[in-house]
Amino acid sequence: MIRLAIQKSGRLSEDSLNLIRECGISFINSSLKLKTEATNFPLEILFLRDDDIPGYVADGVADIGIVGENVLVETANQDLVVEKLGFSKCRLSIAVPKSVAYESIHDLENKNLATSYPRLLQAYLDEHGVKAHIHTISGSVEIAPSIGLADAICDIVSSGSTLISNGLREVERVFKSEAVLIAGPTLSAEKKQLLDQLLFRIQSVKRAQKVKYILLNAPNHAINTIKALLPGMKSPSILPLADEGWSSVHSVVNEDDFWEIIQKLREAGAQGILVVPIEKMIL
Ligand code: PRT
Ligand code: ZN
Repeated sequence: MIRLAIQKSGRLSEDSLNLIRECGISFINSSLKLKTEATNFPLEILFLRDDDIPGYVADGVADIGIVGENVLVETANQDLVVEKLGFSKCRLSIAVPKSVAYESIHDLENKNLATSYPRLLQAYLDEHGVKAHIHTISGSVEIAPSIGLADAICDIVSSGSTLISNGLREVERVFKSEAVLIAGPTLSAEKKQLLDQLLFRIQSVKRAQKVKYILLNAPNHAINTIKALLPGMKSPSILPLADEGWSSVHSVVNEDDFWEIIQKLREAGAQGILVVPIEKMIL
């Protein structure tokens, strides 16, 4: 049995639960419960506050966990990272009131900064040789300048709309973050094996999220051009169509350069292009 700690309720919760489900692991989830057991994998899930997850994993109360890198690094537990998970992407940024002139980080010299991330902020200030006063507060950081508590703030930004609605302007990006899978430093051999199995599933799910399955018809004279555009996992599958001189091509295509490739395929003579999501991708 391996114990996984995830956030009970917050921005990480839904994506963490979805990832476990996409790994084919079933469990009964009740928002009132503090823990649950999977029905088809030796996994117990603990529901905790995100801030407590790194400490619980470091101490062995939980074996593994899912948490934002911002919280992990702030609690000095970055050594526990096993895999980046690609969701809950955000950044930790410094912002100043938009009426204040700002040229460079040196404008923060001797200023008062409010944040919930004193360690990350201090490291960034030290790196730039700036001395400022850090006030650690646990929430509503964005209102600190308007109530006279601070000259600037350092807080998590995602869309940027919270900063705008509080009359603030993002001026420095301190840290980039996403959800990560973490593991304790002293897992037993049995738990390590379960972690490896889980990691294999997570990587297959993650890989599949980045690619699409593509099927198309093409005249045989265009096949070489199309093969070069669609390298696939090994190479594309090419099957003859009932119509003489035509083939069906099956391959995978990367989400990032998807539209560019579709355009080139059409120019090469491809027709009837079908694009289908992939659930899992095992190499
Ligand atoms: O109760 P618990 O302690 O478990 O939860 P929490 O309130 O401390 O954390 P939660 O659920 O807000 O965030 C969990 C994690 O999600 C964070 O540690 C980050 O890794 C990640 N994350 C991603 C974010 C955001 N996006 C985010 N936008 N965490 C917080 N925010 C907040 C930010 O603090 C600010 O108030 O959203 C506001 C900014 O959002 P935008 O879109 O207006 O820029
Ligand atoms: Zn928290």
